[in-house]
Amino acid sequence: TESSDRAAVASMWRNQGTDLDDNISYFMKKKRRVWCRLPSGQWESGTIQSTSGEHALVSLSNGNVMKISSSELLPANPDILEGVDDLVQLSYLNEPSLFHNLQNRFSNDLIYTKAGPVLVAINPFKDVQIYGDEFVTAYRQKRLDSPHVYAVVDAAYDAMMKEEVNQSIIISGESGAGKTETAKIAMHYLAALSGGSSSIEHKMLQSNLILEAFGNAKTSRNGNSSRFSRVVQLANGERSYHVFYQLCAGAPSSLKERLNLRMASDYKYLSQSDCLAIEGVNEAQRFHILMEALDIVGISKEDQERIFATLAAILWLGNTSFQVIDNGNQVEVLVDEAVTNAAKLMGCSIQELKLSLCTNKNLAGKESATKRWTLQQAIDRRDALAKFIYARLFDWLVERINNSLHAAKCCVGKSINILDIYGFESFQKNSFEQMCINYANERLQQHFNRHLFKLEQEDYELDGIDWTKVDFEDNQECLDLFEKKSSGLLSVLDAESNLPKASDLTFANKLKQHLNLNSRFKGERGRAFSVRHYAGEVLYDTNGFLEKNKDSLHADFLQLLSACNNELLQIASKLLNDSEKPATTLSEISSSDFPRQSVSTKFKRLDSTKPHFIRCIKPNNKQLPGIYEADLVLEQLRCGGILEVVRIARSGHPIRMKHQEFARRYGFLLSKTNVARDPLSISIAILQQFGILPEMYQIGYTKVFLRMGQIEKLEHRRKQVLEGTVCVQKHFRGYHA
Ligand code: AOV
Ligand code: MG
Repeated sequence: TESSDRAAVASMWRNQGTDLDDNISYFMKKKRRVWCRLPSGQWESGTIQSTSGEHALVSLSNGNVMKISSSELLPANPDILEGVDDLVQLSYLNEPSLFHNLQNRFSNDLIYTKAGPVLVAINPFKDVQIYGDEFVTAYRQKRLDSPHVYAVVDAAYDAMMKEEVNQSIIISGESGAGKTETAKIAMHYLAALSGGSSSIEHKMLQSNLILEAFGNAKTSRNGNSSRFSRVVQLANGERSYHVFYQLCAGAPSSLKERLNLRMASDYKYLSQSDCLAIEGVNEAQRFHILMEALDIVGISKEDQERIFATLAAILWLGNTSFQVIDNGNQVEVLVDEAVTNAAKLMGCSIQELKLSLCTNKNLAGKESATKRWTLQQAIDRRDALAKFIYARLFDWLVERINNSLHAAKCCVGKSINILDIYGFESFQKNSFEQMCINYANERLQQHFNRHLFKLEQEDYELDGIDWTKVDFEDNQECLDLFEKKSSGLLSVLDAESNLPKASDLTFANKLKQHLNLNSRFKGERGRAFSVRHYAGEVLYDTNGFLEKNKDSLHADFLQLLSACNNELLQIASKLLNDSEKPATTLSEISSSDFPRQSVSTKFKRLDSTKPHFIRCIKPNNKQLPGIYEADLVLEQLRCGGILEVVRIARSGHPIRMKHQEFARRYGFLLSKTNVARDPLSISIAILQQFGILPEMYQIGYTKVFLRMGQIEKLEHRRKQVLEGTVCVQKHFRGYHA
């Protein structure tokens, strides 16, 4: 009853306040509850005591009484709407109301709230007792319907079965906001739905564990951050992928011997950032769990050995050093245990590896004259090779896991995709990696906008419906900044990467030349530039951009790997088949873990699915429970366009049906005397006869548009009539009463 009370009050207030959302003077006159912006910028609730002109005397909830200008006041919602589980139910939509409602719920461990079609999830940074079998069953049986990841997945599952359309669950949010955990919770539910075929369920969850070991690493924002390139270079306090530390700590002694494995601290790639351990994590134990998971997913012991050998090869590669000879004109690999071990583990000769590292076979091309590298170039190449091998290993693993899970296809032959990517990042120093991450997030934001705003509004306009546009922050210009042909950031980067004399500085200058007119771009001093992303401005340092862009794929590395005795490397190098053949620059890359083409193809694939959105919110930067930082949350609500989403959902007509469909479904409920013939007239007749209020629907050229809650009335009647419990005549009387 409480919720129906709420709904009644909400609708009463809403009807009163439809045009008053912005009319604070009405509010002041009525002495209602208000939000006041204090000089500190914080919002505090209060009650108006008296008004004079543009000012009001407000009694604040903290006990103070203040004279506040009406421009600093916003309407607050009545108490009965405190903590509603869908923000759409709020009578007054404004930032402090939204934010306060979420805070109220968060402090009661209600971390999930709906914002119309979007699920908002606030990271609790602690265990909340709302997961597990009992909850899964309750949501499955629809006994529980409070906002939850389970409810989202359940709706996606039902829609897939009913409409036979592929579904996607799109999880977004900043780094550390909880995307990966949310994806795992979604996977658990899906696994449970697979209905007791426990081997698949088990395999799915184990695959996740494996992918996390190989794809996640510690950053300063998140101890388990989803990453993609960080094998060779780390900032302080960050680590490489978990699996390296797990292997070093947990490999049984016989394996250690076969791989000539040392402690993590002995490897440059791991020790460079002064951060080897994560508090509370037992790496050795994790390694055993990983081995078990590999078993369960069906990766043979031989292949596991190859995986570990490949990881060890990468570590030894990182310890490989060079010496300068011939008066500084040439570099050579120092032959020591590092290069010996690396070659052995890769399954090639030391000579082959040396050649690959110190000469440029590729550029020399057909002339087959080999050119020598400088010391720095040789080091860069070594690191590029290490990254290249890791990327191939990761591709190989994903391929194996996908094959192993193939049997998990559902009976209607459709799928549910869960998208969890690396979250938006802005550090003091931001490099190529951050740019790739933020660009991918920019794309995701576009997808979100397209579905929730653009398509929605286009639909109304196409159907001739009067529709006041809800303004939203369109990020198209930012995407143009990256994607524009020939003058966009990515094109400029590729062009510079192919110029022999180019440097990071010339690249930065070119950007300034080409992009200065784009309002999202700002040239900064020296090699730097900044981009105004949807989630905030980020300052990038172009140091290393060209090298990182180039080293993503090398045809000669591929040659080296395909000739290796390590079968995994052989196979992995073949995974890049013709359609994914090696490229030399970012723009040509279609390998799965690099941006641009991969990002855009992935988003194209998403376009053909029915999306379900989850927005993760990070309540504080300390990764601690119970702390809700107002500014931080507000900023994320703003970036995520949550207020606008709610506004659209509330003021819009979420239910839309073609006239034919509407007439077919409800037409038989019309009284016999009704003479309507064509679908459009039938639609109107139905709406009138059922007493649906004019403000609750709109008639378009092709469709009926209904506000929330209206279709339920029709469905209810339809069901009653079909079940024969109510005759049509009675129904009308009943309805009007
Ligand atoms: P992310 O995926 O969004 O960041 P994670 O999903 O890894 O963030 O979450 C970060 C940490 O927050 C986790 O390690 C948990 O400690 C905690 N956490 C998140 N969600 C929950 C939850 N529902 N219940 C309990 N704890 C949670 V990044 O991958 O960095 O963008 O690139
Ligand atoms: Mg993650």
